[in-house]
Amino acid sequence: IQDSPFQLVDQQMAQQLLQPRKPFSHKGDYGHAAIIAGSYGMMGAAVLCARACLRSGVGKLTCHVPAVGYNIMQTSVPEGMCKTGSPGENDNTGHATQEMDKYDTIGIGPGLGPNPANVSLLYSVFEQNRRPMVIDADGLNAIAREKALLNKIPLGSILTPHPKEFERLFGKTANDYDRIQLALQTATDNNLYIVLKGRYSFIASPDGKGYFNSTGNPGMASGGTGDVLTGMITGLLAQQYSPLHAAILGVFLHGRAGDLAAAYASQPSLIASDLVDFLGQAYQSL
Ligand code: NPW
Ligand code: AMP
Ligand code: MG
Repeated sequence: IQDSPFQLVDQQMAQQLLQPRKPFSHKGDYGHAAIIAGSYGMMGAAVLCARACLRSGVGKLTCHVPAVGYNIMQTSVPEGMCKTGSPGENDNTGHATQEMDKYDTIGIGPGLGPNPANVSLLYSVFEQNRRPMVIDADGLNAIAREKALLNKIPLGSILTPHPKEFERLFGKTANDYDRIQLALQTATDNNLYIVLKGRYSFIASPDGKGYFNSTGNPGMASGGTGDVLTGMITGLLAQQYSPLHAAILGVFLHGRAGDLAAAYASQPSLIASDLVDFLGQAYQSL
């Protein structure tokens, strides 16, 4: 077992990764993150992602959403700043892409929708900001549509596909074992981290090592829980956790928040917002 390339992410590992807040620190010490998310009918994904990012401990957050989501974000996420695309025909889907380089990290994808313009949005973001970022949901689907984007992703970035998103990106696999092997190979070839989401989420690292998460429950199989994970990992990256540590601590705390929420109420009643609400207790449990 000692020579195995796989490790279990447990309480002890998560505890060791957690960085305490410094007494004389200020918001500038905890990073400025951007969340690029949302479209008409999917502003909930942007709200969940942004709220999770804030609860993870980020110093500052700017939400890039379409004009249609401006009032929604400013009302639902008062702690976050908000930027929109210029008013016009893209009000439902257009995102501001100026000054992307000023952010310590970016989380992109939740709720963008199946808009073909997501491809040029990703090209623009990858060109302007070369720091490791988190790519999820329709951000991943845009890369699946335009495979040339794969080589443009900033090195060390974290991809968080569910099984269908993984299949769209890298093709069908015969079973879970093959999918894990393909994730490891892809992580190594492209210098990326891949979080294969599921019952025991698996983190593939570019050095060929893999990590199985131990927390979480089937109450989390409901809409929006993945959007919460994206916000959490983005927030941890902004706080200068390494990509590997941000991915590991993110999936562990996300699952722990789900376990605490299910214990407080029940698995069937669990909704994605509960994960945000229980994130404080998840941190406390470490
Ligand atoms: P089936 O048919 O259900 O069995 P999509 P999405 C399959 C946003 N959201 N294992 C699934 O299979 C997201 O952020 C917004 C195996 C189906 O075929 C995205 O931007 C919300 N298969 C966008 O919606 C809340 C699995 O994949 C397909 C699987 C689309 O994201 C909801 C569905 O995947 C949502 O988060 C698994 N574990 N999981 C909001 N409130 O604004 C999924 N599949 O087509 O990528 O759709 O994941 O809902
Ligand atoms: P998404 O499909 O993008 O909304 O992501 C779903 C999230 O919920 C991922 O973080 C999964 O790991 C988690 N999740 C879904 N189903 C389960 C399950 N049965 N057990 C544990 N975690 C789950
Ligand atoms: Mg998702």
